[in-house]
Amino acid sequence: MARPLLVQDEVSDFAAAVRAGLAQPQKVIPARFFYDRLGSELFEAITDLPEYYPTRTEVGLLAGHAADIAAAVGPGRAVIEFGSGSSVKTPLLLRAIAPATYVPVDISAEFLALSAAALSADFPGLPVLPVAADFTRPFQLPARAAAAARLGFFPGSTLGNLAPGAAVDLLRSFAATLGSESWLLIGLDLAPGASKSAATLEAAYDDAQGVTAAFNLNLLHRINRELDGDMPVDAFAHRAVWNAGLGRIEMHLVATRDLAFEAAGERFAMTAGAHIHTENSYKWTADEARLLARASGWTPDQLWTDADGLFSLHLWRR
Ligand code: AVJ
Repeated sequence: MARPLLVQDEVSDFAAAVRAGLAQPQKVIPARFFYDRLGSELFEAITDLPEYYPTRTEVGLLAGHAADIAAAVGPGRAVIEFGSGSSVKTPLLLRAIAPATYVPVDISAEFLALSAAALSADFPGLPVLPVAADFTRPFQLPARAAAAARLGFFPGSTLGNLAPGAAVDLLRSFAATLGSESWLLIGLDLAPGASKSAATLEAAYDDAQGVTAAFNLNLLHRINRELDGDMPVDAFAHRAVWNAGLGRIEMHLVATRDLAFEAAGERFAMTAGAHIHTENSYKWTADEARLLARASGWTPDQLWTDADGLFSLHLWRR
């Protein structure tokens, strides 16, 4: 059950965000609203697509460098995972480093309880100490975790939804939560480079089976279901483009004809070709990522990438 979002607000502000976002000249709906039940399932399906290389590449890096990670950070760590945990990546890391405790952190107590229970079943001797918190702000670790040396874990290129300034704020917040003498293991999708083309990147966000299109369009279905909308979903097309100047993949929903609709109690109109901006997924070169680290109080320690230069796994310390 992946739920890779950075939740700042609960679903109750969906209506407010939709009203405000659709009223702007460039319409926008924040990416965190993708993840209702169906959206979470569609994201899960995306991670298995042939075009969506990030998940399998990161899993390969974690598996292939488990011994290196273990050697670098040493045994007996408290592992603090920002997000409720992935059923594949988290066990890989925990098996590799033999931690003293595992602390999954998520704003949703429900997701947390589910994933903590599943993990405890697989690691009978490991104390699991879930914390329901908004990890975009510093929070207090359980005493038992604070007593051990800490390793933060933030896989999946989840940081990618944040613009550089907000990414630095989040990484600083992780630093404050984890304290001094801690580590951060973070997975970041790489910008196009010598061996990775923009086409590879765009295909990952516009797959042949149309799963990513369905994921994007589900936002409109969600507005219709939850906010009394009558958006003509069939009149919107999915679009994913690499914005080289801003270093990000953008997802849009493009109106294929002039249209009007109601959503969250208000009326809106769009002309053919106008679009709603639904996601930014920032990509960083290895050097840019190291600069992000230093700008937020971390010291780059190690970097692992795959042979095709698709994805990066960084180990930072402070
Ligand atoms: C969960 C933000 C890492 O940007 O690759 C996947 C979300 N959007 N396909 C990403 C996503 C479309 C994903 N993150």
